[in-house]
Amino acid sequence: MRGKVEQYLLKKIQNDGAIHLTLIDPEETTAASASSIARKAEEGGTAGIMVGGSTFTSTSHLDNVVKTIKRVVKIPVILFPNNVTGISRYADAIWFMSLLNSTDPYFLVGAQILGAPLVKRFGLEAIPMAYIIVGEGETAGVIGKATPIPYTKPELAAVHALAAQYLGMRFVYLEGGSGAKEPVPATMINMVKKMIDVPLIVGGGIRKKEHVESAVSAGANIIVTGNVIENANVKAKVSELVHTIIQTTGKCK
Ligand code: 1GP
Repeated sequence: MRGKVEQYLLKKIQNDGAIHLTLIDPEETTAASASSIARKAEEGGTAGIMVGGSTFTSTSHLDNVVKTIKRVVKIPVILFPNNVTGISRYADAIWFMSLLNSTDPYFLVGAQILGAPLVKRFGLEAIPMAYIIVGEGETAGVIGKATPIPYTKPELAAVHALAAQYLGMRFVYLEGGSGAKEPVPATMINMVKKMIDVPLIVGGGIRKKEHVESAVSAGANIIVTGNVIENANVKAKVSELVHTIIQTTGKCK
């Protein structure tokens, strides 16, 4: 059963070809500043807000952040958890994700078993997603005990993604790591995209128009940005990224 948020994302991807999601890391912000970022990102045309980070945050702070964001935006708020502590009852949905190239079963299925009852109790919409860490992987790679797939081995990313699809995961996320010096290269995005039918999410190190153009032309359906808005005029930056997506998908049609 696909829930409301998933249907919304799929419909938007079908209509627009590709969409933008704004990632807010609760560790890096107060609730007040998170809600201001979210509101400006919505005005800039982002399709949804993801909330999550790679390290530690208290659940009470996460709850405050999500609750405050929910008060000011109409677009969905989707949790992007790195552990069971990343679950908040106030969100609309949760990426129910497995870190496919982790060497630790905890990140493959252990945290999910511990978190599943909470997701049910809170009535959160669970969206199954495969998380694949590539390139240098940054903090997410270290915390998730991943063996990151080198950018020079796109075929390995592609077979991870195909396995994810065959396992029934409905989205695949190629993660270069927050703050990555180089975003996921077009060759890798393209090879993964050709292998799968489910929507492809790409994030990590996307800062410039050219990064967005390259990722969307290569087949990314969802572009996630986090860091780039931290010290920027949020509305203007998000609007620039969203317009670049629209222009690029226009060219690809
Ligand atoms: C991290 O892919 C996201 O999980 C976003 O990365 O912060 O580099 O935009 P950035």
